[in-house]
Amino acid sequence: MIHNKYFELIEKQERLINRKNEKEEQFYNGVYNRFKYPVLTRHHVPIHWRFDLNKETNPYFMERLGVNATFNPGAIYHDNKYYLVVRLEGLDRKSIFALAVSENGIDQFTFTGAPLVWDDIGKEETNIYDMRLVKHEDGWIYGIYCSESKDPNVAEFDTSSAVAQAGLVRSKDLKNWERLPNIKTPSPQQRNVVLHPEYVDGQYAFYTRPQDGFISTGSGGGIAFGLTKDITKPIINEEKVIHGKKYHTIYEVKNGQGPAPIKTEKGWIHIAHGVRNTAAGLRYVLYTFATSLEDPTELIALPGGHFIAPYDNERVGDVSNVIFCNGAVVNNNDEIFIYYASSDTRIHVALTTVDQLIDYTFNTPEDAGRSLENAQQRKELILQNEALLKGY
Ligand code: M1P
Repeated sequence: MIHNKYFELIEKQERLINRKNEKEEQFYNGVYNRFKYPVLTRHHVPIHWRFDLNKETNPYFMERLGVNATFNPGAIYHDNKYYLVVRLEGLDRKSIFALAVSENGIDQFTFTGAPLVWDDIGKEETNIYDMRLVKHEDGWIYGIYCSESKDPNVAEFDTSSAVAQAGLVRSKDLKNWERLPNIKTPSPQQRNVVLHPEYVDGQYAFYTRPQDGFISTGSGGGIAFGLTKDITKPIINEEKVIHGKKYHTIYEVKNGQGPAPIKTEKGWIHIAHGVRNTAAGLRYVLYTFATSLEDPTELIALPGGHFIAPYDNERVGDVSNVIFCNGAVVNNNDEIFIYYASSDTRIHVALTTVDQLIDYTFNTPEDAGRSLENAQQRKELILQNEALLKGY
């Protein structure tokens, strides 16, 4: 017998899921629109994924497997729908992957099926998160995610140190997944590994992030590029850094590729995250850059500063002051839906177009690198505008 409370909670949840999202009126930058409500939160997770509905075995209708957060989703536009593979973190701290779908990409996302599972090929793998979804020209949809294990080379009392590697799965329908071996690279740790959607020199191309430690990147920390011939035995022998960390920038401590780059007539546009240190801890923001269509390792545009940073309520969450993005999609009207998570807690969407993203990436001035030069840069803009305003 189903507990009555279930029907009460279902009604409440349906109101939340069916709520129309609206553009955030107070926010304007001409680059993208923000939306009033997050597209997914832990309150969107189906009731029967969290509660035992049976009145006999759950007389108090207690949450048995609670959900702490929904964040960092991979995204794909598939069969004219917007799909997210969401990082769903249980109260037990384990992240699992769950598929959610929406007809319009800005609201009414619903979780579908059950959490994703595949062949368990590595018993040491403890936590999985941050999937990047890529429709490759070979016809498969690939998912690359962070596969985390306890570090076997530390003292027994150290129960925190971990090793991050790039896990790899593929699917044709987003429901059935084939687990391929982890991607091997020369770096001892890997996170933020992303597959390029096209072959490069007849090989599979990946964005990686060489790093020495689990959190600290040590001598690594940039976005790198590497090739492998066989995706079923993925070994990258060489990683070439295409955009590195740099003193006194928004990516001073480390950076990482976000979703797969977006192909435009002017170049591949990348959405990435940059991290800097502050008295309040690490601050994660997004930025964009472009690489050449002829040579995807050649940087051709780098707007200065951040593209999306934590705004108002987005600043606060489980890991505050964080904006992270590993999913963006382009629909048939050249609209770009950027799915970003705030403070490792909930998922939002920012909406722009291919034309706007090109204009932003290629026409925003670069960071001049030094305060006095940045002042000069701004002074030139002001003088140019004052001359224009004089005629009015
Ligand atoms: O907590 C902020 C982010 O930290 C990590 O990002 P990076 O690999 O750049 O350090 C990831 O664990 C990410 O999931 C998380 O949002």
